[in-house]
Amino acid sequence: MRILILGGDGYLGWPTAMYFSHRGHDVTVVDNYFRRNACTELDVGMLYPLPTLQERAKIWHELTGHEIKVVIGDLTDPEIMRSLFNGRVVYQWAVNPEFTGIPDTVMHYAEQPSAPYSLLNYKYANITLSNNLLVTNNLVFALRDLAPEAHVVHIGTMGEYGTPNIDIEEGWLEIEHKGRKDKFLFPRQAGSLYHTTKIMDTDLMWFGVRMWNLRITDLMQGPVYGIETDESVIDDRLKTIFNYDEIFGTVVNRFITQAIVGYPLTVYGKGGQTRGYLNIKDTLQCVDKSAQTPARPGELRIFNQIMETFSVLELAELTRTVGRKHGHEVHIKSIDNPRKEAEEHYYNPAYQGLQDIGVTPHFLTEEVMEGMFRVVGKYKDNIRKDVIFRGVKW
Ligand code: USQ
Repeated sequence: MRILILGGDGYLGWPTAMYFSHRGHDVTVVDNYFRRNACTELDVGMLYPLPTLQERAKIWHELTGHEIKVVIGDLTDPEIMRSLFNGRVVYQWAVNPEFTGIPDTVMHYAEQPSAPYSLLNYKYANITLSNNLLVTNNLVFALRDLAPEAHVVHIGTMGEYGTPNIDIEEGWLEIEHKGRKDKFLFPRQAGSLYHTTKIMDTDLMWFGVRMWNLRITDLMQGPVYGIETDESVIDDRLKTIFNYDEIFGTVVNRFITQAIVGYPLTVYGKGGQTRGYLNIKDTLQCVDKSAQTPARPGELRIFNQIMETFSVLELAELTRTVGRKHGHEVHIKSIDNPRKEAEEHYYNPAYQGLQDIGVTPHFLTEEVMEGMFRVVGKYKDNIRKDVIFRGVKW
C-alpha cells in the first residue's frame, strides 16, 4: 500500500510510520512539529529528547534499509494538503524524492490531541478548533477532488460520546420514533473543547461520505498507554515522544512516571471516572486491520478502539501494586478535580468490531506495567516534578 500519515511525528504517528514501513509499504509522513513546539512553548518537560523527524527517518533507513519520506508542512494550508495528492509535494527527506502516486490509505492523526491544552484559555481553544477542523476539512476536499478512492483511517475518540447513562454502541444507533425507524450517529456530548472538535471532525467526514462517496474508517480511541513498539526497540533513538505532564500526558503514562519519582498519584476527584484503554501496540494493530479491510465507497465505518475499561482509581491501585514491587514508595492522593466530568457514572461501551476483523488485544497486566516501569525508570533523572500538576481548570 501507498500510505500517507498525517501527523507522523506524534505519539502514535511515528510508531505507525515505522510499523507500516517495516512491513514493506510505501510510507510518507507529514508533520508541522505542532506537538513538539507546543511542548517547548508550554515547557512541559519530556522524558527524553527526540531527534527531528528527518533525523528519525534517516536513522530508520540506516538501520532497516526502508525509506519513510518526510514532509514538514502545515496541513491547515490547503495547498500543502493537496500537494500530497497531486504530486507537487516537496520532501524534506527521502531516499528517492519522486512522487510515488496517489496514496491508497491516509492515516489522519494530524490534530491537537489534548483536552487540557484546549482549555488553557480562549487562545488555545481557537488553535485547537482551527487546527483540527481545517486539517480535516482540507483532507475531505483533497479526497473529493484528487483521490476519491483513497481510504481514510481517522483517529477519533471515545470522548465524543461522553458518559451517557445508556450502553455506547459502535458509532451508530438505530432509533424508533413514532413507529418509524432510522439509523443515526450515536449521540455525542463531549467533555472538553478538544473532544468537541473531534465531534465536528466526524460531522465533516460524514458530510464528505454522504455527498461524495468517500471511504472513511473512524476509530473511536480511548486513552492510550505505553512507550515501546516492536519497531522502536530496534534503537533508542526511534522511541516515540513520551509526555507525563498534565497537558500532554495520558493518565497511565502519568501515574507510572509519578510512582517512579515518589509523587503521590494524582487521582482527580473520586476516581470513579471510567474509560476504555488500550496499549500503543494495539493502536498499530487497529489501524493495520482497518487499512487491510477498508470501508466501502460511501461508508463511514466506526469502531470503538478500546480493549478494556478501568476507573482512574483502579489504575492508581494497579500502579501502586506494581510500583511497590519495584521498591517505590507509592501513595495515592485524591485532588480536587480540575475538570468538569462525572466521577461516578454508568459506562458500558461495545468494542467487538476491531476484534472481529482480527485485532488481538494486549491487556494492562502487572507484567505489562512492569515493562513500562523499567523503560520509564531508565530516564528517572529527566523527570520534572514541577510539570506534573498545574491545575488547568475547565
Ligand atoms: N485523570 C486523573 N488524573 C490525572 C490525569 C487524568 O484522574 O492525573 C483522569 C481524567 O480526569 C479522566 C481520565 O483520567 O477522567 C483520563 O484522562 P486522560 O488525560 O488520560 O485522557 P483524556 O483527557 O480523556 O484524553 C486522552 C487523549 C485524547 C484521547 C482521549 C480518549 O489525550 O487524545 O482522545 O484520551 S478518551 O478519554 O476516551 O476520550
